Amino acid sequence: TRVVLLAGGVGGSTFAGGLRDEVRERGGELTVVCNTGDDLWLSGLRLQPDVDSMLYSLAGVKDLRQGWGRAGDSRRVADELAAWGVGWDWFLLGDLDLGAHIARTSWLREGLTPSQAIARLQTRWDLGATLLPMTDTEVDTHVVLDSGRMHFQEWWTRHRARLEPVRFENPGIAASVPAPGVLEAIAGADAILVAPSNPVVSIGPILAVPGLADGLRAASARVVGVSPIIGDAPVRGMADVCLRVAGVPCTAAGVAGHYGARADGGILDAWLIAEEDAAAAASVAALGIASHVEPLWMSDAVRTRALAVAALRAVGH
Ligand code: GDP
Ligand code: FO1
Ligand code: CA
Repeated sequence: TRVVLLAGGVGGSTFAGGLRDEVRERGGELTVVCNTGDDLWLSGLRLQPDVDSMLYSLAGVKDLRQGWGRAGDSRRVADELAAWGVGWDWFLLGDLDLGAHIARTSWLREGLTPSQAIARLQTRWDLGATLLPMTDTEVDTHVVLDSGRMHFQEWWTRHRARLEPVRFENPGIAASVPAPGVLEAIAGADAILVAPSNPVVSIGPILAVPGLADGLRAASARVVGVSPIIGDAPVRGMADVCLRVAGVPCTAAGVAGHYGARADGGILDAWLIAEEDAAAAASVAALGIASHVEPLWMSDAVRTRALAVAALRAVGH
């Protein structure tokens, strides 16, 4: 079975771990297409937070409590950078994590593309999956406010999403192209999964790369998504604020409607909703999307893998 997963960082990389275990046991192949919308330049380094969360999660070295960064990381370099007044003192770059940023940036400066740098980063571990960025074009997310604009990471990490956005923008995305291998993986897939990731700032940028959503619609595989919203609230993060800005109800059915039925110009054939939201099943079905009620809490590896199995089953695998 050739499986493709579209995913962001914290939620996406947790789901990816369970999916990888299942696909590997079946002798299948997993390709993860990861959001690069929250990438940024900081302290002279190129950071790719969602790609790195995915890399660390699949490698088994992610800080599981935080959901991002390396387990057991320290902050000796970060304290030095703060003393020099370099970077953002509210954005922590751990010592081990900095190793990845320095490696990536040095390869970019040697002329590698971001995809090639990510390919090299993942040779260090047996991920049991191929990790691709959605695009090699820099399309970093900006948050437009009444008072100006700032990078998404500043809006989230420094201001904890308390400043009400007017909209999110990815400058340059209309001229971007899918990274090498992305369209091929989608076209050749037997099953395509959309992770329980932020629909606006994680899956939104992926779908906004020209050609990518069309590739999903043209794929022979069926497409299933997992709701990141349980009981009308995000499990963690700021998807509620992002959905409000996008004019989408913060409900499992609202997100399904936002993605839309594949038969209707959208991207979904099937949608997994939580037991808490079972009452929404009929309104999802009315959109032309098969709804499946499942436990959606990824509270441990066993439940996460069971969720991956349920998603594969929803598209006939
Ligand atoms: P980010 O890039 O770090 O923001 O991570 P993602 O976009 O991949 O995932 C964020 C989303 O994951 C949030 O909207 C959460 O609601 C969702 N999420 C986190 N944990 C869980 C979980 O256990 N179950 C489900 N269904 N969604 C989750
Ligand atoms: N998230 C935080 O809340 N605080 C941080 O200081 C922080 C640092 C950081 C460094 C590298 C990295 O890859 C991710 C980091 N994150 C941090 C997480 C991340 O930026 C966000 O949680 C997600 O990208 C939200 O979509
Ligand atoms: Ca993210």
